Parts: sequence; structure tokens; C-alpha cells
Amino acid sequence: MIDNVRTKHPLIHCITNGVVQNFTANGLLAIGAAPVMSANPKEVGEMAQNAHGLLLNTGTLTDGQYEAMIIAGRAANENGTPIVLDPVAVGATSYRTKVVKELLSEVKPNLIRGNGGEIGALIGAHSEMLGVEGKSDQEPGSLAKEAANVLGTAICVTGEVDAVSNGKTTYLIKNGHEWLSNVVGTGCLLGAILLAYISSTREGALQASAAALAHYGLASEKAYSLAMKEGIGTFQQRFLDALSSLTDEKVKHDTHIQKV
Ligand code: ATP
Ligand code: TZP
Ligand code: MG
Ligand code: MG
Repeated sequence: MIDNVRTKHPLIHCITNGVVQNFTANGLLAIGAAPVMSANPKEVGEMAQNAHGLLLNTGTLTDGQYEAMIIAGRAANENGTPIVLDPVAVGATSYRTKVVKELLSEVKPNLIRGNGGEIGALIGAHSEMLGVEGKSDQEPGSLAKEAANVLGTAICVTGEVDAVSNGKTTYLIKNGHEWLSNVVGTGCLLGAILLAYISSTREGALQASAAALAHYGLASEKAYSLAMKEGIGTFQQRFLDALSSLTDEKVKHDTHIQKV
């Protein structure tokens, strides 16, 4: 699937937050995708029509961005272009919860990715949100499965163990390193990379997501092994290097993907 992304070089239209624009664009380039950041309501419909995937990330949502998400989301849905929604910090304020629910009534994503707190908040399950950080007491596999059934779309819950579910089949991915939590935007970039995989393969959102999560986790393990003596600044650079240099063979060998 890594090779599929590099061969297709999918155009990923990102409507994302101001904190992570540069990191997201560089991370997409590292895996062989083509990023474009555009959030002006006057052009996003046309941009989304030309793209292979649309990322909607609510990290620093403005009224203009929300309008752009609706226009671009409708265009993508009409064209059958895959959409990933990253409902950053949903549950942290009542405004975010309301607006993300409204967005979901207008636009149908192919995958929603969030930490346990965000996915829990989306389905009214018990969870804690403090700004963009969140957690849930529920095990990620069961939370992803429940949310997929409630929301009618594939769900990815990330954390120490990642889970992705379509409500019937669930995969647990145990690759990754905790230093990812110390670099801002690693969740946001992951949403974009999940989308690049989904838009480059015929296998479907579930399999594509499991592969993307394994790739991402392995890249962080490699980056940690090279940067542990230096610190998280070096780790961030090594992580981009590792995203660009991993091969399908390496991923097959070292992944921890479990079907439950
Ligand atoms: P938050 O806003 O709480 O940081 P997030 O949206 O940034 O959440 P994370 O849950 O941090 O998203 O996931 C981003 C990446 O970091 C995922 O690939 C996930 O597997 C990885 N990750 C997060 N915590 C850990 C951990 N403790 N051990 C290993 N990998 C982790
Ligand atoms: N504030 C608003 S969006 C954002 C912050 C800190 C970035 C969050 O990125 P991530 O990937 O959830 O750590
Ligand atoms: Mg994080
Ligand atoms: Mg996040």
C-alpha cells in the first residue's frame, strides 16, 4: 500500500488548523502524496472536485472554515471522493461539539479519526477532554466499534494502542512510540496520511487505515531509535525521514496488527 501511495501521488485537499499546516504538508510529501491547503469558500468546491481526498480538521475552526468544509464536503460526497474528519478537541467546548455534529449532518466522511476523548465525546460516551488532549476509559477497539455503529462510518481511535473499525471488523495496531504525543500535530498529520492511503487503494477504508497506522507507528519507532539521545526536535525530523524511507517489506515484517 505504501507503493500505491507513491505511484498514485494522490492530491490531498486539506482544510486544517493553523498549528499543523506545514507539518501536514511535509508529512504528506514524505509518503509520496501531494498536499494542497485551501480553505476559502470561494474556491474549495472546485479544489475538492480535483482532489483525490478531502481532509476536514476542526483544530482552529473559524466560521469561514466551517462554510468551506460544507461546500468542499458536499462536492467530495457528490464525486465519491473520500473524506477523513479529524474532530480536534470535540467535547472540549460545547461550541465544538455542536458544530461537529452539524457538520456530520451535512457531510458524510469515510473515516473519522480522533483520540479516545474525542471519539467518546462524539457518541456521548464518558470521556475527558482538556483542550486537544483527550482520553476515554473504554478500550480503543470497543470504542471504535461502538462509534462506527452509532455514526455509520469507519472510526479510528488513536493512543498507545490504535484501533480502526467499521462496526463489524476491528483491527488493533500496536506499533508506535509515546514521543509522538510530545510533537504537536502528529494526530493531525495521521488523519491526512490515513486519507492518502484510503484514496490510493481499492482495499477499502478499513484495510487502508490499518496499513497506514502500522506505517506511521513503525516510522515513529525508527525515529526514536535514531533520536533518543537528542530529544523531540531531532525525533520530529527523523520521523519525517522515516515516513519517506519505509518500504512495504519492512512494514510487513515488523507490524503488530491484530484482527478482533
Ligand atoms: P492528542 O491531541 O491527545 O495528542 P492526537 O490527536 O494528537 O491526540 P494521538 O492519540 O496522540 O492523536 O495519536 C497520534 C499518534 O501518536 C498515533 O499514531 C498514536 O498511535 C501515537 N501515540 C499516541 N500516544 C502514544 C503512546 N503512548 N504510545 C505509542 N504511540 C502513541
Ligand atoms: N490547538 C488547536 S489545533 C492544535 C492545537 C494545539 C493542534 C493539535 O494537533 P494534534 O495532532 O492533535 O496533537
Ligand atoms: Mg498528539
Ligand atoms: Mg488531535
